[in-house]
Amino acid sequence: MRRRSRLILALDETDPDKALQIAEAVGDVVDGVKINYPLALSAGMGIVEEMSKKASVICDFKVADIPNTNRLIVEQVRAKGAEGVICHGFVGHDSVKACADAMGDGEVFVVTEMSHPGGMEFTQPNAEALARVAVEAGATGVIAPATRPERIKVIRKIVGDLKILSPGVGAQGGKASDALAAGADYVIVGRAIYQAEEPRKAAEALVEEIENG
Ligand code: NUP
Repeated sequence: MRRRSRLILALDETDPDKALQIAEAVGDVVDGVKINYPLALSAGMGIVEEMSKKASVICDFKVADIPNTNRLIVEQVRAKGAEGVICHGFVGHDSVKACADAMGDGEVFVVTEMSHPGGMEFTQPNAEALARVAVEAGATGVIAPATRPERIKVIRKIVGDLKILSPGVGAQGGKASDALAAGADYVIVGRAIYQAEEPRKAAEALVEEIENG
């Protein structure tokens, strides 16, 4: 994934036509497009294939199973052309390593602390251990919360030069420039872009904030 605007679109729009329109409108502004279950389930995996021809696609499937099943899932994701996949680390080193092995030269990101309030219940107390799993199992990077930039700083110290992708900007209350200043490499933004009256303008405004921040 290129590193230019440092902005990744979370395309959770469930109308496939609208999703394609939005991706088209912001394609040259964002560095990547993250596809989660809402769009994959409404449009089918063909959307990953189609989108991957035009953009770097990360499948946010929060893969969390035994190593063999993780491998089978990630092989499907890779076969559809996605460059990246998001998995959970609480399933253990072997399961994350299975994702990394199956992804080959693609990218694997491990969820550490989740960005929503409930993320403080179970993921926050274990975020540092989860970040260590990412490092030890050979992941490309981690997911850390833009809603709590001070936690990005803590996680950065553990993951060294692994990539940090940070969701929680806009609708969840986080600020892109704060997350990047705390050590994130990219911010992930969904509703603040795809639900905007003019998604391209919303994305450009975020890039301006990032550049000025
Ligand atoms: O901790 C996380 N928080 C989070 O919001 C991990 C995630 N993968 N996400 C995803 O990022 C979430 O599922 C959604 O696809 C996106 C954020 O969207 P929005 O809150 O900007 O609309």
